[in-house]
Order: sequence, then C-alpha cells, then structure tokens
Amino acid sequence: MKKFKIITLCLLLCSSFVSAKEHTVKLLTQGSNGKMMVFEPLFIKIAVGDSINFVPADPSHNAESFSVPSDKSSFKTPFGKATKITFSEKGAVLVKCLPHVALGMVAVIQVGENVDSSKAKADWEKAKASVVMNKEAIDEAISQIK
Ligand SMILES: [Cu+2]
Repeated sequence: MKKFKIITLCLLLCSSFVSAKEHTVKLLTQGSNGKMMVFEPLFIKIAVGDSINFVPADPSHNAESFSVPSDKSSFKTPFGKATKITFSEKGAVLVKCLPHVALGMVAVIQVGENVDSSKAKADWEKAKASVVMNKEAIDEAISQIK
C-alpha cells in the first residue's frame, strides 16, 4: 500500500514536470515595431510536445507550414480563426501566411534542442525568390536555430 502511494506521488510530480507549454504567435497586419504583415514573434523556440496558438488579428491572415522535418509536422490554419497546433516532432518549421508571404510574412519555429537547420535553410532559399520584403529579418531568425 505504501509502495502504491509512493508510485502515485511520483507519477503526479513527474507529469507536472513534463507538462507541455502553450505559446502564442500573433498574425498581425501591423507589428508592434511598425512593420506590416508580420508574425510576432518571428522566431520562437519551443519544446517537443508544446503547442502554439496562432492568433490572427483579422480574417486576412492564416498560418501554414512550408518547411517541416517530415510530413507529420505539416499544418494549415483557417483564415481569421485562432488555432492551436501541437508540435510533436523535433526540428525546424517555417510558416507562412498564404496571402502575405511575398511581403515576408514568415515565422521560424525551433522545436527541441540541437536542431539541424539545413532543410529549413534550403526550403527558405527556394521560397525567397518570390519574397520582396523582410528577407534579412527571416535570414537572421533562421540563423538562430541551433
Ligand atoms: Cu497575412
């Protein structure tokens, strides 16, 4: 009986230590720094199993992945509707707002530690050709993946 209590206590404590966090990324027509069409924050590092609530400021924005470690991390949120996505795979994820990607509306997500950014870099190099704004800031965000 004592053993059972100890095990139960341990399970309760352990589960509270590993509980996943929820983060928020805003999809803004005007960012707090005055820039137009941005995800805030542009770069976010989360733990495997955490989730991000993508919150559009208005119905013109959505969030969809365009670089993922594997297909199981692909996602697409509806326009104008706050949507929570859980990231259960370690790696780098690049996200765009479909109508505003050309204006540099991109977010960079690092999931877990010691992440290889080579696939994200290659996918960004391909996408970059059709982006006219905010490219340096996205380069800088991708360089923060490590
Ligand atoms: Cu947008």
